Amino acid sequence: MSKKKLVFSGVQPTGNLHLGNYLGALKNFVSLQNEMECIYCVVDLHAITTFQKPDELQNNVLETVASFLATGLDPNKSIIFNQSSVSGHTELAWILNCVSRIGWLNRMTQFKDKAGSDKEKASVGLYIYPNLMAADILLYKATHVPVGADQKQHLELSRDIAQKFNNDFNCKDFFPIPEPLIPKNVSRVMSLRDGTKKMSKSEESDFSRINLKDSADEIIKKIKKAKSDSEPIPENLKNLEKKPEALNLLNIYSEVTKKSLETVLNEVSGKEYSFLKTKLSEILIGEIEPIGKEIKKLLNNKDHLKQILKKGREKANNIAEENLKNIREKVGLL
Ligand code: AQP
Repeated sequence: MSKKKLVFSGVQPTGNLHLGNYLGALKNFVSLQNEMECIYCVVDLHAITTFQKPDELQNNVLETVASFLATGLDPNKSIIFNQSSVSGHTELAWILNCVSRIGWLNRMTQFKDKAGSDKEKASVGLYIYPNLMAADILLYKATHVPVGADQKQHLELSRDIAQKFNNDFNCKDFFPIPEPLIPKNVSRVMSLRDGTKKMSKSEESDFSRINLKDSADEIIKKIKKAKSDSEPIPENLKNLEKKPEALNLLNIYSEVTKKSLETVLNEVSGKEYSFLKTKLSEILIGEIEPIGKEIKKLLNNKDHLKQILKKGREKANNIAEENLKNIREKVGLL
């Protein structure tokens, strides 16, 4: 088995990227590109598992690439491309649909959340989405997958599928069993309106999230309106357990300032939440505003973004085709 470390991860072009995508995934992507070979994919085929307006989808793909670059991804170090441009993703997804088990998919909590109460009306694509995710990763024989905690269950399924393929086709170690790389502190950034729900692009209220393109004024307004608590900030973590919104604000502050939660609590305990919110707005403006400005600048040259995707597609496709040849052979396809 090749011992080469290879990182793969994807982001759906389903709208504005937000602080959760940034702290949960993109920041990690950037630091990994200096350590390992990295492939980062705009997963447009995942996006269409729920209806996307075609012209909006195209724009969102380019905006996601702009966000990748603005947060520090370098196309000379990392392969950046869009999923639908490499047909191996769907070919391998089909093969893996035949390896994966219905019982496994039935356990996926994200399908239950996204399909809502009327599952009969959800697309078949939404249901088998985790098999496509497994194909994305295994197509490149990726060994490491940086994701937010919300993707942990899907990644475990990818590991089960890789294992079953290796067993079924008697090819021990053919697919590496991919390791999740989940940030320790803020693996799940929560909504600013409801601390029990993750921050998400598809949440209706824009006040639930900080978008990477938000202006300083918008950041200040959203943090000011963020749900917190009428009592002063408690002194210890135990007392924060029943205050998910407050804990979320403290976690974000701790992550962006790179201070431990305990240190942050020492700084702010006993104070009103408005004190924390002012400090949090300041550090978020420092971190997010330059990224937003860069995204807007990059979007002025869409041809440049398309060129990056084209070059990335060629590199990704070469790896994919080579691996697919061996995969077809293992399965017995002529
Ligand atoms: N709230 C979050 N906290 C930490 N990490 C997060 N990620 C997403 N939300 C959070 C991570 O960002 C990466 C890209 O996610 P995605 O856009 O491909 O899909 P998603 O997880 O479904 O994100 P959204 O924002 O909730 O999109 P919609 O609303 O379209 O479904 C992943 O690594 C994810 O873990």
